[in-house]
Amino acid sequence: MTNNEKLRNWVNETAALCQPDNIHWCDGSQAENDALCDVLVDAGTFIRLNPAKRPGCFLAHSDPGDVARVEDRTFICTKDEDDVGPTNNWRDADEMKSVMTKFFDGSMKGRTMYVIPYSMGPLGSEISRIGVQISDSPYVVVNMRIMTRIGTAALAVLGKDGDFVPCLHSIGAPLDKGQKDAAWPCDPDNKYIVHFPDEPSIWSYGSGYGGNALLGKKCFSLRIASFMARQQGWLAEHMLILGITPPNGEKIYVAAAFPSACGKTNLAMMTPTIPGWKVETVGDDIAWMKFGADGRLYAINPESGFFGVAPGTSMESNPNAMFTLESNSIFTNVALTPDGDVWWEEMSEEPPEELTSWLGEAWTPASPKTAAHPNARYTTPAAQCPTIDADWEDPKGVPISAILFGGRRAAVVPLVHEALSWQHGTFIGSIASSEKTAAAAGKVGELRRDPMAMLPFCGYNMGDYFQHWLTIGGQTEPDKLPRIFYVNWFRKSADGSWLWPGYGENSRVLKWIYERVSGDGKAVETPIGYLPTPDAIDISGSDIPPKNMELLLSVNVQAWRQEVESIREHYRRFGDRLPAALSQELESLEERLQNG
Ligand code: SAT
Ligand code: MN
Repeated sequence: MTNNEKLRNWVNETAALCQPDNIHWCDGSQAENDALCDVLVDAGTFIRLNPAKRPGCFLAHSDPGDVARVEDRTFICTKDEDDVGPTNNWRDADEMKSVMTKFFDGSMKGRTMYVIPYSMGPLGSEISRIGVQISDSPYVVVNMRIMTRIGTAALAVLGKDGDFVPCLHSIGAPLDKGQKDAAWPCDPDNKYIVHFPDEPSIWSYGSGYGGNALLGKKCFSLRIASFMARQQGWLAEHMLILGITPPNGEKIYVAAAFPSACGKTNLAMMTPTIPGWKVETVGDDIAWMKFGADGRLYAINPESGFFGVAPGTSMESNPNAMFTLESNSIFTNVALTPDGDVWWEEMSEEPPEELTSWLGEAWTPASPKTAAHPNARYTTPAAQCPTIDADWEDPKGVPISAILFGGRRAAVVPLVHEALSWQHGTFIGSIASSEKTAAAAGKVGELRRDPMAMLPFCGYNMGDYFQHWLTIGGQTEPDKLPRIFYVNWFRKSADGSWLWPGYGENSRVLKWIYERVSGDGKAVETPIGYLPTPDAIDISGSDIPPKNMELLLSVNVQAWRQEVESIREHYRRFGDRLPAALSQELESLEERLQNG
């Protein structure tokens, strides 16, 4: 319990509204976690994995109607629609409050209401923030315990007068007396992921999955935090954070924004193929960045775990993730092996002979469906990652030297280019684009503009967000700002094969970025920005064909002119909220393309 009056009042009010059978204040202890895992096993939500294979690990299979974030059911609620802009679903705050209040009325009947105090960011860091999630899902509690710092320690930071973001969550499945529970209770037809940035508070109803339900993640650390960050002069971004150390050289830190399921986790934990280079992991999904006293931007990872995409993860693609997952992890929507372990597509070259699929069906390699859902996930403690950076929990954060933007583009966008300035970097971030993945409901493969990889996560008008980036760039001396780059690991040749091997070979691009930051990377100025000179990317010892490098590092002026048209259309959405500096950047690009 707590002597924080705001929290006590909110818990009492919520209990009166949701009418749970019990209230449980989470202390975050191992004993509490073990007891909740037992509850989940008894309920059929969890399967305990073979302790000889995966000690402390559990598998959950969700309802097939509850498998990913639901962007069309995600709302930002304010008084004025213009404040949330064209990229968000807006609802009037008062109206939505009353809609949600009806859904929550009695929504926890027959269940326990868990109170989960948590810190996003190292406990007590000036950059960290406290949230309290109320949830009727024990699955959420044990996931939150991995993803954030929950329990007594977070309550202690909150103290008597501290402030917190109230995050109310219900799976929306009240139980009548004697009613049998589902293994994955939810309300798939009535999902609402609702944000009230002015309060701020979060109300999430109907889903138990990922970012819909672990409210510290996208809801707080991105949508609400981006709103706070704008008011308070910092940045809350959808970025991994990693450290790069060259042989006998000094470490620098890089933050990188890619849309969901575009390889952030793989990049954050990569094993460089260039001898002697080291990559270390601070975070794989979210960065909160603030200016330090020295005028540089410092970043923390607000999370303490990884909620990564399982399919595609293997000893080949990401050995460090595989090592992290050996124990104390939760797997959701992957397949079960007969000996009580997990499997997913591409985990091994040869699939096992028989499995139980994520749908709970018997599965063999001849089955027409995949064994794991394409958005199947693992929840695993960051501290277990072999490449975790020594300073990953440093309360003052790590200084950022470079920011990368990127996405999946089969054509047009080169392997890497560098912005001409912070303003031009804001421009290239604002036009970031990617082919859609399975991380959100919708059509996979469709091209969409995803500015700074924040399209589903910016909690206010994207035009104002662009302006905030420009403003941040004016708040310190230019040479103290991170340099901005755009990368694209996903270029394909005309016959559809990959031009770039990706994964550990991406270290070759990181090496060039390192060299640019430290002053000796070679580049040519092109209409779209600085590109590496033909020999500047070190491909020694690799089997990357030099002719691929030519394609990867070329700027197709014709294709970029068409790109300008599509950027213009993208920008039109923002109307008069689009900063003039960005339309000027677009005009300058067009001029450079005309002359080039
Ligand atoms: O489900 S989450 O939103 O947490 C994962 C993602 O889309 O990146
Ligand atoms: Mn993400």
